[in-house]
Amino acid sequence: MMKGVRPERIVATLLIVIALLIVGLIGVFIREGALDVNQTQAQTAPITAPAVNDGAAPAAATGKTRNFTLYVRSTWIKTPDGQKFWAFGYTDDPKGPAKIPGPPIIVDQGDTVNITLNNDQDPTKTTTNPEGDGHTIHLHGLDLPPAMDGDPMTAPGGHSVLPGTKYTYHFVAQYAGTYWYHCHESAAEHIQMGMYGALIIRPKGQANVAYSGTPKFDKEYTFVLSDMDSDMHQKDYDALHTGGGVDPNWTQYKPNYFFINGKYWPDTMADPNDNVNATVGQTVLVRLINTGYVVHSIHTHGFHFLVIGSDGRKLDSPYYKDTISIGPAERYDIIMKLGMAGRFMFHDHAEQMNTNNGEYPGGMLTMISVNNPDGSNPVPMKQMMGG
Ligand SMILES: [Cu+2]
Repeated sequence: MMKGVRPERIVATLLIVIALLIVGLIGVFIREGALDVNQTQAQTAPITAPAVNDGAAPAAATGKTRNFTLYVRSTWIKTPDGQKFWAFGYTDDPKGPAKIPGPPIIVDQGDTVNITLNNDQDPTKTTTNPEGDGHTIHLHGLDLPPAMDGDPMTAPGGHSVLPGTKYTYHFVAQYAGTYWYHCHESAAEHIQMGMYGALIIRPKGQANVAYSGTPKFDKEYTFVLSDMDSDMHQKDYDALHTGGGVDPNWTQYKPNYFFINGKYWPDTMADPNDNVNATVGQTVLVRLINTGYVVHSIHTHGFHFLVIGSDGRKLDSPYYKDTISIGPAERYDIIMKLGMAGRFMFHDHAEQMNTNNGEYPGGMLTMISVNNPDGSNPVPMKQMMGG
């Protein structure tokens, strides 16, 4: 015992220390309790506490660099009644016509990506528009700084990639998911004319899933949805080529053709990328991208689908649907297990969009073909195609 310190003071000090310890422990209990409550709320009301997405921490670079070059070319869109309408869009083949949609850009999370827009032959540079419009690449959903964002109003110099010039857009792929790219120069005109394509970021180091922790798929499809007002295309061609036309008023947009990957029914059945074809029991992922100007109401016959992602992010709470509205620029990642053999419609339920200029069936319509293990199908293809 130290000299001069009275025993009652030591007892008092000890009591204070014990009291502080008790208060501290109670505080810890209260905090733990509060956390429990929050966790319970988070489970029942996910809106209040969104979970961190897979890609929230910037993906470590894979060390891979992916280089792409896109050119702009014109083309003609042929319709079933024998008409053809001028269009222009991106291509990775400088010797070929525009590809509509543009070439899919598919990279892995963590890749360093360079996309060069080489505007060597601008199809908008015509005798009636001698300067040409120029073009850009807006990487929709990637949240990039202005110099990489492809908006001519905020780009370096305040203009697009002018005829005869090139520009490289650069990013490191961070969040796995479904995105798209499009021109932002005179966007109402240029996107409608065909300047759009899919951009997909695959999760790092994981095969056959759209996101970390979502169900494995056996097959994967990307359906780029779009719509076309053929009269606007004709007006645009006239304005750029005959000099006698006037620019379309885009508020008068009234689409009469509707596409999946640039195809309308029945051409959606010609290319295996444009219709689902699987064996009974398989699981398929479909990435839906609306690059058009109107809402599409996508419906699957035969199977509900699980919505696992949207707009380049995994959903905290996946949900089942058989019909989903997809607005302009939206993306949904849907997955379905095909548990019965047969053929089933996959189509826009705004039924006027299942036509080619009013003729049913047509437009935004394709099929899910689920075959028996021996490859047979209870619904003959010939019957389905009206043969
Ligand atoms: Cu453009």
